[in-house]
Amino acid sequence: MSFKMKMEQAAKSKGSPLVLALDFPFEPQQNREKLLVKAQAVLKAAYPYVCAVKINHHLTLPLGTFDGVSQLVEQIRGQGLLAIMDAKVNDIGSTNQVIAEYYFAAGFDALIANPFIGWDEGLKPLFDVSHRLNRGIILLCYMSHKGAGEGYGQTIIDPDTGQPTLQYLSFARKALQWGADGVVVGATVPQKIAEVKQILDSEVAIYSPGVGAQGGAAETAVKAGSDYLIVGREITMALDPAYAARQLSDSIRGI
Ligand code: BMP
Repeated sequence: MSFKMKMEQAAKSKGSPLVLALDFPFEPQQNREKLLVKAQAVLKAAYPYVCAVKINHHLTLPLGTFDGVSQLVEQIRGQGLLAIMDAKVNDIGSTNQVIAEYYFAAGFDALIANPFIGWDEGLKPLFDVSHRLNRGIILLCYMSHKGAGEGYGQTIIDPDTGQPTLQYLSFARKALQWGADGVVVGATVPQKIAEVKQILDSEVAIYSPGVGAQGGAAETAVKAGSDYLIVGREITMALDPAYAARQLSDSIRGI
């Protein structure tokens, strides 16, 4: 079964399209053990209300991929959730392949990658290894931060048609053509979610970070066409992460 289908099943069985971004602020060296314990506790509290967990450098840097993080990945998968590594893979193909092989060996179900690197000798080796190991690739399409427009929002000349087009719409079309499992479009730009949805329909899922701490609204993003919401600080920094995750999940149920 493809990663895209596994996500659909997990979201259905959990009754939630939330992807927990398991991010925490910097901890000095002596507190690494404490950081792992905190991450495990938040995961345990929030897991009934999410369908997947996204891990970023916030945890791989201090805990190490094959030490602390692989323990978390085991906990994530043991609870019936999918594990996504937000590496934003962004290098030449042979390097991307090694990055992917390590993260997939650590148990991750999918990787996030940057489409600016292009296909030949860039993304293709990454897609090849993910297909070989039956894992998923999610591509950035339009990021959630204010400066995203400088890259993803540029007007470019489409090499196929010779016509001007927007970079993020071109990335959406490429995600479809390349068979990506998902794209990232910020919850902070609901109009762009709707435009990308028009291109992708249900073929490629839309993942939207930026809810809460970055100013995006969960309900607006879902109404615009997001399939999954990626949420970090709103849950991880809450006094009661289980309550925060449940509230958020309830707020979008049935939309
Ligand atoms: P938060 O909900 O705390 O803002 O976290 C969002 C998470 O999603 C972070 O891990 C961030 O690195 C990631 N992210 C994002 O915020 N915007 C993007 O466009 C792409 C991301 O991966």
